[in-house]
Amino acid sequence: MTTQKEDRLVTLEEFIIQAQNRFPGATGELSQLLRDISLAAKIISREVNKAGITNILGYDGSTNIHGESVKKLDLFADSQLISALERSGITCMVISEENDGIVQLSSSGGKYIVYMDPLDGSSNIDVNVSIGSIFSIYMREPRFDQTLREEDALQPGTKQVAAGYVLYGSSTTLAYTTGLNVSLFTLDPSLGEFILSDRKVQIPDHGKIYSINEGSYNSWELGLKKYIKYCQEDDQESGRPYSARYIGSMVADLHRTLIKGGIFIYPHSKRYPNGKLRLMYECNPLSFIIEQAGGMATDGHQRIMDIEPTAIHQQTPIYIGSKENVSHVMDFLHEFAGKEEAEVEI
Ligand code: AHM
Ligand code: MG
Repeated sequence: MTTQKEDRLVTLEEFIIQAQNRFPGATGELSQLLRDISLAAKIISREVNKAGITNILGYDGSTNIHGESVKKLDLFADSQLISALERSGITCMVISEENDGIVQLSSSGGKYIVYMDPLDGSSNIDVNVSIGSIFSIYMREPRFDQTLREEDALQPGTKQVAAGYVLYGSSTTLAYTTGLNVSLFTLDPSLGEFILSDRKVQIPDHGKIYSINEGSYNSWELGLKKYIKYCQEDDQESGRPYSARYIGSMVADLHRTLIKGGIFIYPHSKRYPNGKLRLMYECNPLSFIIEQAGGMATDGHQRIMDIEPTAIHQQTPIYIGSKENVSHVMDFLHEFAGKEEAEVEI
């Protein structure tokens, strides 16, 4: 039976304050940081929705540090998030996919470090397919010397104090965790507020969807090829073949995986020997979310959040999703490690 209280709409603002009140010593700074990000997300969402009619679509002519073409909306999202974080003065530096080095904010004494991918999946912008923003928050380690250095930001994912994403889809959804469950909010455009839609999202332990760019099949390791063939085999008892779904926007593919279960994979390949996706602002925050929802994320050898980073823009392979699916693909990777295709029938 639902109570009157549960029926009432809870805004993100209200939810954050309630959560903060449960910790008597809390300074409210992390809450402020989450509110800043949600404000920028509303502005980006508005712009994404009207992009087609305002001529903001398309390339701005430059390339980012990874040599990829930069789209106008990427730059817009980047500057909105940075200025939202600058405003409250509690973040000392930002590391963004769109900026080569660290971005030092005027509040250089601020205690938080924020990683972000301001607009992930940007190749989907022009075709009206879902895209997203990702964020990951760390505390700056206290030091006597106050100068900001890139090394301050090189912390493993286990040290994240909060992380989340915003999905600009058929509706705008925000998911975040501070290490106590995952909460999900939906933007009500008529109210201009994110409304709580689930306070404790749980990913199914097993799912029947696999998500990978199969165009790269020929350059995968043998264990992965065998796993994908396993997913495609007919077996009524275990519900195979599984369905293939691949949007090409990590946030959208991960959001579906969170809700429906299954696995998302971006492996290493001949083209991307270290994987394509970025550890610090794509893989760690989404791994934090998935783990908090009861799922699993690895690079094929170790837990993503245990990786000791050596560079702010480093890449990693990723296998992420429902516990059983991720454990299963790991079994395949181990079983066929070092074996050549010629030795084994696929
Ligand atoms: P981006 O940050 O430049 O948008 O690239 C990251 C995106 C992910 O959202 C997505 O999972 C992946 O690239 C898709 O890559 P591919 O086209 O190689 O399958
Ligand atoms: Mg990205």
